[in-house]
Order: sequence, then C-alpha cells, then structure tokens
Amino acid sequence: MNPPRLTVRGIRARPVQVPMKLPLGTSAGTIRSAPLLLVDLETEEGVTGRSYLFCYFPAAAPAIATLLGEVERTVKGERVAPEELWEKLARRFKLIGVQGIVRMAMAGFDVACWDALAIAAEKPLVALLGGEPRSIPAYNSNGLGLMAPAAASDEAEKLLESGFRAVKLRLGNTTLEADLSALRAVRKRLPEEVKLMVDFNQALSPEEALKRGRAIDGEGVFWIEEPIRHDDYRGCAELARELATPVQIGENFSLPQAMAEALAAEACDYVMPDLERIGGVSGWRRAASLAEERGIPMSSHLFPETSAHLLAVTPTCHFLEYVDWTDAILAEPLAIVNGAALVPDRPGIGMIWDERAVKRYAMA
Ligand code: SMN
Ligand code: MG
Repeated sequence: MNPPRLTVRGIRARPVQVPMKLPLGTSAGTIRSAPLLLVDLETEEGVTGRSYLFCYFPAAAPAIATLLGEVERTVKGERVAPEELWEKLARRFKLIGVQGIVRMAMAGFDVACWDALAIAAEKPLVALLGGEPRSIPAYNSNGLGLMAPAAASDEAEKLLESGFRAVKLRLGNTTLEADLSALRAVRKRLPEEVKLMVDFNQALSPEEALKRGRAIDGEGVFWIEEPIRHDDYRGCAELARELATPVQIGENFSLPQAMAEALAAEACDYVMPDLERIGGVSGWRRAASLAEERGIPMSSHLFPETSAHLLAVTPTCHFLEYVDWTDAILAEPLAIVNGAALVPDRPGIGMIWDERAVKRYAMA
C-alpha cells in the first residue's frame, strides 16, 4: 500500500433523518427512521472522503457532530494517515474515554480518511486494502421485527423479492411460546434452502437463553444473535457450548480489544463487528486478523457500503448484513444481485451524497 499524500483541511458533519421502508422492531425498542450523521472530510488537495454514522437516536446526531468538531481541531493540518491519527485522537480523548459516541466520532473520521486515500489513489477501497471488487453473500436485514406470526411470515417472503437467500428475524418476545410461533411461521413460509438468522438484542437472562436456545435447536435457524447481555462473555461461552445452533455476537464489540477478549473466552461461534464500534476501517482490519487467527467466520453489522469492501478482504468473510436505509440519500446505492452485494468498482467506498435528498431529510 502506497497511499497518496493528503492533508486534513476540515470535517463537515450533517445530521439527516431518513425514513425506513420497514420499521425495525427489536426487543429493545422500535426504530422507524434512521438518524444518520453524514461526514465529509475535506483535504487541502481537494479530495473529499465520506462516511456516515448510524446514531440510533436523533438526539445523538448533533452530539456526535460536536465531537467531530473536537476531532477536527485535533487533526487539522495533519497528514491523512488514519492509523496514526487514531492514536493521536486516542491520546486527546484519553480522559473522557475512547468509548460510546467519542469512539463513534473517531470511527466516522477514520472511515472518511480511508475513503479519501482510496479516491486519491483512484482505486476502490477494496483495492487499496489489497483485494479486488467481488460479490459478498448478504442477508436481508430490513424489517422482520417483533411481530405476530402471520405478519412476520408475509414480510419474510417479501424480503426474498430482490433475490435474497437469507433473512433475519428479531426475537425476544415476552414468552418462549410467542418466539417459537413467530419463528415456526416464518421458517415454514421460507424455502428450505433460505437461511434464517434470529436476533434477541440481548433480551434474555442466561437461564432463559439456554431454555429458548434449546427450544430453537432443531428449528432450522442459521445463527442465534446476542441472546444475552453483549459483554457477558462467560454466559455467551456457555450458550455456545451448550447449543447446537451457532451463537453470533459482535455488533457491540467496542474496539478490537473487546473482540479479542470475547474470542479468548470462546464466547461465540461467529462474529459480526460494527464499523462505528470496532473503530472504523483501521479497527476492522485488526478485528479481521483476530478472526483469522481463530478461524471464526466474520460478518458485518449495518454500514453495508463500507462493510462490502472490508468483507472482500476479510479472510474468514461470512455474511454481509444488508439494510437499505441509505438508498434515499446516495446517488448510487449499493447493488444487490442474486442475494449478494456487489463491491463497486468506483474510487473510494463509492458513496456520493444525493444533495437534494440530503437537504430534504436534513434534521430539524
Ligand atoms: C440492530 C438493532 C438496532 C439497530 C440496528 C440493528 C440489530 C441488527 O441488532 O443486528 O440488525
Ligand atoms: Mg443484532
């Protein structure tokens, strides 16, 4: 890798709230529109790097934008060298802690740095990282929240329309019986070869998770995601040992260190780091090495545009989580063909904002 020389000029952060076609009902609450923070890294050389953050709550977007102001003050005039700038920012934020929304702001800046470097090199990000554009198996993670069995099975069938061969159902209803009815209705409606993942979003106690997990074993589920508190690695390890269905965790790994601890505890069968929590492209690359060392299949959480490039150079690449939330604000949204995401052969990550849409969805 011989990245071109670029200098940080400034960072622009714009909060938008993009409507979601299907609401996402999780055991921890329902999300009906996506609060995003669009990040533009401007360089003295005229190249702009882009990324976005998913803020979960609208109120978090302006808070993260404020933190990006502090990032800008810390790195203005510096050479765009993402790993070195991560270290510099980690020193700047040591007292408050590189966690939560501070870490998200740092990750958003890191991803924009990598995008700028790839654009300046006139290569897709995947090529800057030593790979080449290819297609990545994806599952459709839109919708399919907590809902009654009949509605869930109708929605699951619709999710296959664009050629997907895998979907994810959210569970964690008040009773095991309700979870089983939703699961069975969806499983019955889907062709046998279609993979069905389930996600509890940390809803269960370890005892309840063992009980529900055992009931789910044998129901044709591809993975059980976050059944219990995300950082109870001992509890996760027991579930991974006891259950026949693979246990998936990782969207809440905070930086590669947390993933290293989880893997050392044998907390899961699969991992799915999240770009803004693992530490951007720089954090992802370290996470991918950890997964490779242990031979653990690695998927992504949200951010399908950047994750597609990263999974293409991840040795244990498993599944891309596909959500369509950015379709409305991107000039060229991520393409899905036969249930796989196509890594675009454009410079950088390949995200150009549709400025009219950005204006339309600007947060009040
Ligand atoms: C999820 C929950 C909340 C927001 C986005 C995504 C979910 C997932 O855990 O894995 O898709
Ligand atoms: Mg999840």
